[in-house]
Order: sequence, then C-alpha cells, then structure tokens
Amino acid sequence: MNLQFPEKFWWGAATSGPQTEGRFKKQHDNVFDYDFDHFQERFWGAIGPDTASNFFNDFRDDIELMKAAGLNSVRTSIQWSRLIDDLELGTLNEKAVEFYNAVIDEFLAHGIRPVINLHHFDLPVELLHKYGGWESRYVVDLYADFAGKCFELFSDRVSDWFTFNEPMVVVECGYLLGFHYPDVVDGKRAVQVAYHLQLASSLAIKKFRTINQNPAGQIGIILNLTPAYPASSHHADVFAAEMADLWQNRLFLDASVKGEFPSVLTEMLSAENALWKANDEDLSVIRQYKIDVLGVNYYHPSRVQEPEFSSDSLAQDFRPDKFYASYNKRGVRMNADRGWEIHPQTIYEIAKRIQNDYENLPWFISENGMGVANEQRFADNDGVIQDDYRIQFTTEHLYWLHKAISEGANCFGYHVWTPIDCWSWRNSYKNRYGLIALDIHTQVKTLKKSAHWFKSLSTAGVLEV
Ligand code: BGP
Repeated sequence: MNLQFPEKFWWGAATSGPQTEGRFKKQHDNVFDYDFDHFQERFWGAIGPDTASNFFNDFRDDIELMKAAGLNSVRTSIQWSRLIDDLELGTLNEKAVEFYNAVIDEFLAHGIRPVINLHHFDLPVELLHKYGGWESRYVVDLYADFAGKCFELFSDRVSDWFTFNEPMVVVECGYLLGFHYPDVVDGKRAVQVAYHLQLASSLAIKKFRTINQNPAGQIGIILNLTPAYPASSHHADVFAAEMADLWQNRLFLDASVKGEFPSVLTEMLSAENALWKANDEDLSVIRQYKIDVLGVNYYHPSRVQEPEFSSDSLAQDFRPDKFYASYNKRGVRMNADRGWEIHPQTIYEIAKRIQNDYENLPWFISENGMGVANEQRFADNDGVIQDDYRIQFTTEHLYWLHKAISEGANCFGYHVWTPIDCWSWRNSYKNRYGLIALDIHTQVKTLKKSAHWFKSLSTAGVLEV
C-alpha cells in the first residue's frame, strides 16, 4: 500500500545546540556543562557535552550529509549560553552571531528549512546559582530578552521558531525526580518553575509579535505529549490518568493554545496550598500571546495507575505527581535498549485530540525516534548500519500519522530524532538515534540504511507499507 503525504510536508530531523556543537568558544556553561564538570560519574561512560559531533566546526559537512539523507527541514537550537556575552546586559558574542548566521545560511543554501528552538534544557548555570534559575521571575525576563535578540538577528531568514523544548522535562527531571541538575525534589518549587517556563514562552511570543521581520514567520512550543492510559477502568485508575494528563499534558498545552491553565489544575493546586505565585499582568500576557504552531515530541505512551498511598506519603510535602503512579505494562512491545514501550497508534490519538480539543491547530511531530545501543553490531561489510528496526519503527508511526491526516488532522510535518547520532544528557551516547552514524573517536559520519530510506520517502512523499 502506498500512502501519499501532503505537498510541502516537512520531512526532517531534530537536534539541538548543546547536543551537537561542543563547548568550543562558548561564553558560559549551561546546567549540563556544570553538572558534567562536577558529577561525571552520573553520565553514561563518563562522556560529557565536550564529546559532541563537532557541529561548531563541521556544520558545513554535516548539513551536506543531512541533505544526502533527504531532509527538507532541520530543527536545532540557538544556545543562550553561547549567543549572549553578558547575560544580564544582553550584549552579544559576535563570534556566536557569526556562527549562527553561517549555519542558517548554509541550511538555506541547501534548500533545508531551519527550524529554531530557543531552549533545549540549557539554562546558563550562572543564572541558576545567582538567581535560582527558573524559580526566578527575573530570569524569565532575561530569557525573553535573549529570545528578542534572536528574532532581531535571524528572523529575516528563519520563519519557524519554538520557545522551549519539553518544558515539562525541565520541571520533572530538575525539580521532582532528581534526574537533571539542580536535582531538587520539591513539589512547590516544581510548580513555580512550570509557571515561569510558561510565562517565559508567552513573553517570548510577545516579543516575536513586534520584532519578527518575516511575513511567513510563526512561533510555537515543543511539548512531549502522550495520552495517559489508565491501568483499568476502575475509578481510581481513571482518576490517576486524568491527573497525569492535567499535569503532564494540559498544563502547558492549554496555556499555550488557549491562554488559560486548566481550572481543575489550578483549583487542585490552590487546595493543596501549592499554586504558583503569579500577578495579573503576567497572567494577561499568557492569555494574550498564544502559539501559532505546536511541536509534539512522542516516543512512548504513558501508563498510569492509582498510587499506593501510605500514611507516610500522605504526610509528605505536596507533589503535583502524587496522584498517579507510572508503570510498565506487561506483554507489550518494548525497545529494550531504552526501556520504552513501542506504541505507534498513540500518534493517531494525539492527532485526534489536537484536532478535536485544540482548535485543529497546525502542528508537527517534532521528535520521534528509536534509540538503540551498540549499533555497530548491525554494520554490513561496507560499514553501513542496517537499521531495519528504525525503518520499521518510523514506518509504523508514519502510518498512524497518515491515517490521522487523512481524517483531517492539521499536521504539516514529521521530524526524526535525530539527523546525526548525538550526545544525549545523562544517557550520553548509550542509545543512538541518528539517520547518520557518528564515530566519536574518529568523527567519521556515515549514512545508515535508514538515511537512504528516508531520502526516498521524502523525495516521493509516499510511504510504502
Ligand atoms: C528527548 C529530548 C532530546 C533527546 C531525546 C532522546 O526528550 O528532547 O534532546 O535527548 O529525548 O533521549 P535519550 O537519549 O535520553 O533517550
């Protein structure tokens, strides 16, 4: 069966500055640079952000390879910690301006649409140590100024902007689960961080509305969305799923698309005496400055059940995630290397929800991909990785996306995570996601089988299933 995708579909891939550029000539350390310098053992293989695919120096060759993989659009990010010289005065690092200008021009010269994100987990660490990072209202303003600088400098050529990648990961991993620096576990602080991230996004959009120079310009946010599937139809599990949905999906989605946080959520937070501190002026910015487009990162579904409350846990301080417990369902398909369930049909359900509950807003899949360990074991005699599992994974997700589009979903693109194997936070290089393989010792980059497949797919705009 041949499935035809819409004309002008974005066939692309996503990456980010901190995961590819390396630390060369950067003005400031971000939270991950700092974390690695102080706690190397927490990173897979003790490999940190210095060991990058060297995009800072090799971007011309890398973009050539991306073209060879058939990408017509690529998302990367501008690093706040690189672009801005004095973080509080907002002065520019001219070398960084030169670099990002050259990158954007190189993409355009190759007929690749540069899609630019402004925050990919990479807060400059000084702002955390000095002011408390995203807990600080002042840092929100500094971020909005940085965003404004990006629009001034690059919006003559860049039309597609995103304010944040996965803000909920910043909240959960940094302030609830102890996975990302600053490793805080504190429900009330997590709630304040979530609110400030939303406000920062809305303030950046406000800047965009006056500074953008591009008539085709549009701005959005990238959210990791998935339905929360209850373990059973029992009331307690269904309630747990509703609470997970409110916190993990609807907080940022409702505020970004509709300008309002879900009232059930704010009432619940108020009842727990845990609602964020906000003022009317800021809330009116959130109401007024909504996104034009949405990016959806989807890797795996969320499965939740009623949490086990003990008298201890009830006595604990408030946590917004205390109303549900995540679990792995037995007997489902898994990507064992990453420990994530594979459930392609979820893409269709996400699409339906945006169509029905979120004004059929234009959106795209901004990340989807399969991370596999030790991929060299699949190399053929010519050294080409035969990643048929990735082709199958992508085909199945695109099948469900196509079905949704044929039923009216307003989806304009699909980005694989990621073009070239990249460094990935605490997991470093454990799981490789790229269409293009990277040897971190020699810096040799080789198209995988999936890159050739992706090129045929994007050229024809037709998926064979
Ligand atoms: C997403 C992030 C990406 C990337 C990806 C894979 O959540 O936006 O930056 O890291 O996950 O992550 P991992 O390598 O941990 O599997």
